[in-house]
Amino acid sequence: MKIIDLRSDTITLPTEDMRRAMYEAEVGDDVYKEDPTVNLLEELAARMLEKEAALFTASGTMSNLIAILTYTRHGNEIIMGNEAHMLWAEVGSASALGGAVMRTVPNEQDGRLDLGMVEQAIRPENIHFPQTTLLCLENTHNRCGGTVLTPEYTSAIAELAHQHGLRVHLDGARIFNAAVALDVPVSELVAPADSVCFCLSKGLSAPVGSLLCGTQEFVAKARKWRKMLGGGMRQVGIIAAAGIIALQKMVARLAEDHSTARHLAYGLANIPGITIHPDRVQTNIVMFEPPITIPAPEFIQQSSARGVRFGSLGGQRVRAVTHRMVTKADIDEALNRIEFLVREIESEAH
Ligand code: TLP
Repeated sequence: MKIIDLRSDTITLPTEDMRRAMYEAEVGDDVYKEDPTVNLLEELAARMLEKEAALFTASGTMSNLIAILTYTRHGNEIIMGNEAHMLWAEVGSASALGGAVMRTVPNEQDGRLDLGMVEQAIRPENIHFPQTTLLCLENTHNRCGGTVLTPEYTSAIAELAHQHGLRVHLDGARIFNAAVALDVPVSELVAPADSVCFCLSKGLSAPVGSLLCGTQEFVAKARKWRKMLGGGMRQVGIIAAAGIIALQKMVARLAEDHSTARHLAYGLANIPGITIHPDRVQTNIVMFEPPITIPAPEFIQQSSARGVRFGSLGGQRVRAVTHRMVTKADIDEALNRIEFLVREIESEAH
């Protein structure tokens, strides 16, 4: 039985081109900035995002933490959505290692934060209050179902934050999905943010890595924090080489993942008992709820036993992520298996 793995786009394996590039990569000691392949990747990322500089890091989690360490002091308050990945799935690093207080504002269904609520959450000067220094945004928004923030919205909220003296960090782990979905240059999406990180190891299919981009001054400070965290790697051009291929060859094809995601969503909508809003699917993430007769953990386990793997978002919420390693035909097969499973469950319940 073929396993159709929809847990995450992180499971994508490197392409043949990537493996060749890794084998042939010219390398040096990157702590001395002497790895030509890493230098090339960082220059390429900075150029594509139209930021002054970029830093290659081990992961999205490391990039986000470095941004916090670079911008804030212990005891500062940072504002983010109540569904932010930084809040839910980065082991509390912003507080544990960055010493930051995470103040949340409710995410709208589409991943946005209400401007008025953000403004209210920014602390005025008061002897009792922590200082608010950073606003964190997420595009695409993972827990809101892969939703995109437009350049107009990003400009408006960043302007508000800047007016109050805050910096803006954008967790753009899947920013290229947003750029492809909106059909705008990625640079336009990230222009209002002071710093942005994105991942090579998700839909772009590279095995490892993330880039943290911003001003020269920001990246110089971030480089030192990366060293402190043990993220100063040596001949790391071996993996950066795959990242270069990811940026050069894997961006445009993300549109296929979005189309497969829509195909999945409309297929799930035809299965009685499943709750889903297929019109809300904007990129490669699909969220749905299995029939109430079966708790989500059990549904996920039973789907997995039938060779279809999903992830959990807590409660009754299930997540599917499409990527290069699942085709439309795989989705059809997954839909057949799920329909069969749901029918079985429903008939047992009656
Ligand atoms: N997300 C992963 C897991 O954490 C669940 C996934 O499968 O979606 N920001 C966002 C928006 C992310 O979705 C992720 C990874 C990260 C940051 C962290 O990236 P890594 O996994 O490279 O540390």
